[in-house]
Amino acid sequence: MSHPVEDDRTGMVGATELRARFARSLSTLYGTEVPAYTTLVEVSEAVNADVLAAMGPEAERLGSIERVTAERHGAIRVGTPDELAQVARVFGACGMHPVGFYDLREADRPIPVVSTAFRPVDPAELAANPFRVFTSLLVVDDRRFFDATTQARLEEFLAARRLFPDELLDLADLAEKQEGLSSYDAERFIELAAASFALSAEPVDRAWYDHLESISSVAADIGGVTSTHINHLTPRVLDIDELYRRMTERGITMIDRIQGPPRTSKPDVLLRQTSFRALAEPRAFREPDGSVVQGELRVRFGEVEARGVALTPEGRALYDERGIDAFPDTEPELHDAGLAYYRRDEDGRLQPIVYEDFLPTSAAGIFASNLTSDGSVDARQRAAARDAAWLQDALARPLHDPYPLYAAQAD
Ligand code: OOG
Ligand code: NI
Repeated sequence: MSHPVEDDRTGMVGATELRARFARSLSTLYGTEVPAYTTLVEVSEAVNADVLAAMGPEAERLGSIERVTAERHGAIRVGTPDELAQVARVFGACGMHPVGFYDLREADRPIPVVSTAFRPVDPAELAANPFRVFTSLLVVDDRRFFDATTQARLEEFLAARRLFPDELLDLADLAEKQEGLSSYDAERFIELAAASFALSAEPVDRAWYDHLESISSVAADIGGVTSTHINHLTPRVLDIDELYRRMTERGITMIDRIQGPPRTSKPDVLLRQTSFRALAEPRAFREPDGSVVQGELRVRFGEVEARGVALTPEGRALYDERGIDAFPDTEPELHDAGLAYYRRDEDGRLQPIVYEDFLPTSAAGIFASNLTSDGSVDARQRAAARDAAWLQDALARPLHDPYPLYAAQAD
């Protein structure tokens, strides 16, 4: 399926095309930065071709092969509510809206962030290009992680940096206002947007980075550097167990398990993910004596995912309490028990509604697999209050609840 590059009537590049181009530019950028990502994409495409050949049309029930081949999710991390509101404008121009609230501070290995996912919400937009970005915001005032001095230093450090140039933000606002950009502006927008997520050559202040890292690697990755970057870019695969096997065969050490529901003969539900740690990357450091030296940081990784049917609140509660074993064996049973979302096609057959979001437990596992230190948490200290309403305020735009979005697609 091909999409018009420009709207014929207006000559404008619309949000759908901007999103597809944005995903492609980030993919090119990340491939040059993390070569193992390119291997992962190649292996994913090979697995998908094999699944399609073996299963035929059945393989496309959870999305066309065109959608799945182009499908990526990115992960980024920002430091302040202002930075979050800015990134929301850039994603907004690409038709990506914040959906869901995730509190990773509640995980077994707590991470000092709250998160949302920017993604298309309309079924046709999801089918055209479902690019989504898991976006985390550091909670600098959570005393369990940061003492008052560290909080003050973090706030000062973060207030002094600019992640996104004004030109980019202006173009983003213009794109939303006039529902697209001229070809010229579109090109400039994509160039500036992708560049904002490139790894920076700016030297990292060693002492400050190390101080944050002793508290949380994620805090150091966010608040210890003057820019943001893609943490990972994740392709979608139709058989994640086979992918895991082929990557391992190529000598790439994967994390020890696949996150999410284990493989069963039951219908695929929700999301399964696995990852490998990328190699250490060369980064410049400024030492306490002022000298700049080459060092390395290992903060990024490769991740891959397989998606199944979206569960209803009842299905999700069952999954969270009792796991996949408690689920029925067939799609009609899942549907009739009200556990998962389906729609009926013209022939009356059940078609699954794809799960488009993330899982907090898997996200926490993905974060944890990527940590270089255990960090330190003082559970006796005061937590900072954060919830969906707070996040919506910070975003300065509506935060969608995923369930009504799925319900609207089902019947
Ligand atoms: C985000 C981790 C969560 C996922 O796929 O669950 C995530 C991060 O590492 O910044 O990307
Ligand atoms: Ni991810």
